[in-house]
Amino acid sequence: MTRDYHAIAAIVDDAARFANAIPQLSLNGNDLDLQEAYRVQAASIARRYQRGEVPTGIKMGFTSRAKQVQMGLSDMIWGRLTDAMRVEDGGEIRLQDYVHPRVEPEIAFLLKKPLTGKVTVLEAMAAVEAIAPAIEIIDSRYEGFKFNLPDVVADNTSSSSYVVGAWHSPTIDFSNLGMSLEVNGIPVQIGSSAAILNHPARALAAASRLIGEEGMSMEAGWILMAGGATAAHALKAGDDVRLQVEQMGLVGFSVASA
Ligand code: 0L1
Ligand code: MG
Repeated sequence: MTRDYHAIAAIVDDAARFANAIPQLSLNGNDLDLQEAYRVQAASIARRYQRGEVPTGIKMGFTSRAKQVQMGLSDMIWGRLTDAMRVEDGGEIRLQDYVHPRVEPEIAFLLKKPLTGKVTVLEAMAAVEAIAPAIEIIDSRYEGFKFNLPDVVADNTSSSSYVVGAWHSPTIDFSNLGMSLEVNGIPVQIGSSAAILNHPARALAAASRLIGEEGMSMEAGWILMAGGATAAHALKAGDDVRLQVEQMGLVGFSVASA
């Protein structure tokens, strides 16, 4: 079947840009396979580049059991980050810029060298300049936050915004660090970096392999978001969100009051 990937990309891109919920593509005549979904994702990000956004990294999705269980999907997926998605540590977001945002506790990697293809965890870590506590703000554009795997991939794996805390040496042992996600001073999700594929560095190696299969590379200066260590938590107006990661400190942001 011949599909107009650019037309489908315009649907998901406009939904993200104008914070409008849309029906699932798969329920609306666009039952894509996974390869087609990544083509739509690439075309929707190309529209962002045309508007002046620049690539800043890659995000992994469904790298923890908690996320797989929450969304009922078990295959690892990836999406693209741009500069317009970055929220400063301590910054503020507005609920009206999102459809139904949720937050996830993550670990971020900063690359000092390009990385692509099948690599060992040690080879992947040799490309890392620093690691940091990070929060991803995901926002599926689909009504009810419901999707199948191609739907969510086409929707850039629900990427919306990301917040990165202070960078740390990658030589610390970050395989099993306690992570506490707090909203208005109350812990809402507690987990460990070990929930991310038993070691977050495995998410980096997996990202390298998966984007390599698409003929892409992560570049020096890019960020890799390793994926949510726990289930995601829904945001509301006035929330103050903080993630505390053992040995790495705090990262956070707030949601403007309505
Ligand atoms: O970090 C993650 O596992 C994000 C998955 C993105 C898909 C979603 O849950 O909306
Ligand atoms: Mg995530």
